[in-house]
Amino acid sequence: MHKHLVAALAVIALGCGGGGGADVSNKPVVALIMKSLANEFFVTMADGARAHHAEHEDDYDLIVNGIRNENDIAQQVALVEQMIARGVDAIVLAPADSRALVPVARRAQEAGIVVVNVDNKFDDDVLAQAGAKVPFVGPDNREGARKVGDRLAEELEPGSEVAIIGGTPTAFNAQQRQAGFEEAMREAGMNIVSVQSGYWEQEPGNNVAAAMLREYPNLKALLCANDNMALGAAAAVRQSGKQDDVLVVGFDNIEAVHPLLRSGRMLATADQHPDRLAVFGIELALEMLRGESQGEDRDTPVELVTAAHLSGEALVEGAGERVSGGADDTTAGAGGDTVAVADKADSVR
Ligand code: ALL
Repeated sequence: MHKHLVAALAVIALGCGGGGGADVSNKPVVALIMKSLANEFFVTMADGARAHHAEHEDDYDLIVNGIRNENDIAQQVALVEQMIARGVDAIVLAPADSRALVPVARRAQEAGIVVVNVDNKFDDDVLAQAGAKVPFVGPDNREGARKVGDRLAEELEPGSEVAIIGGTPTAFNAQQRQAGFEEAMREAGMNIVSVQSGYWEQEPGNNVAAAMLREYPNLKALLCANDNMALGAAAAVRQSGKQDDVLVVGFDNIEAVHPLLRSGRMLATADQHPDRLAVFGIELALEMLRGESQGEDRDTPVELVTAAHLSGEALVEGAGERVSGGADDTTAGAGGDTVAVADKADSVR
């Protein structure tokens, strides 16, 4: 039922999308396809895209879509298929899986559609096997996780037991964040006692954290590859009564973790500016459509965020920095011809 509902909404969005497609207007149609719109990270990304579109309505039409569940790869493939069938001009895609979305992205390219990969990079080997070249716009996730891990290490005694709750293992950015956390912990002499996946979501993150806290009574920190899982982990720490003993860190800087950062229930996170991420991808797609770019990869910023950054006591390193590669900055807001398919995630806080 859900799949049909999502498909139906996507079609409605196209029907009233302000002109979609070469048959109705001369403006190019850009489809932004994200992961779970139950995750604040992607809602912010969508808002950033809508705000950009509102300021550039004469330049392009925008379709915004996402999947209901972080790991519903089949639904995301189906969304890309729908955009191909509709004949959009460009697809800006944040893939739920770095391998499984490559074939459909290739099919889009073969249909003459410009494809830009944002947020989570496609697997290079799978791209090569498919004979595809897709530009990537996004941050260095290893470096971002490294910054969070280094900050955590400042609070721990060498030899402390720590555990990592990773994202979906087939996502390249999940692998990179895990690598960055491991690197920071090993270099600081910490003892990584467990690495498990929380599949990007709050409730699995909560369950994995609770099990780790039971199994390793001397655990001193939980490093989570995104903030939704950190919310779940912080709840597990509180439930176990260990809030004075176990530190929690995350990744994304969603608003929902700000109270936890301020109260000390979380030590740090990383901001990868989702509001700008999709915009950088859209701008690259438009440049490619205009023949102004061959589609080179673009690095986007990622910064450490702690309570001190939120209160303004510490400066956010690189704030206001522009993406290397030359895309313009933008601000988040509302507007645009878009549809969002979202359910609010259940809270375990
Ligand atoms: C990653 C994003 C965000 C998000 C996670 C879960 O690709 O960068 O960290 O929280 O996916 O969808």
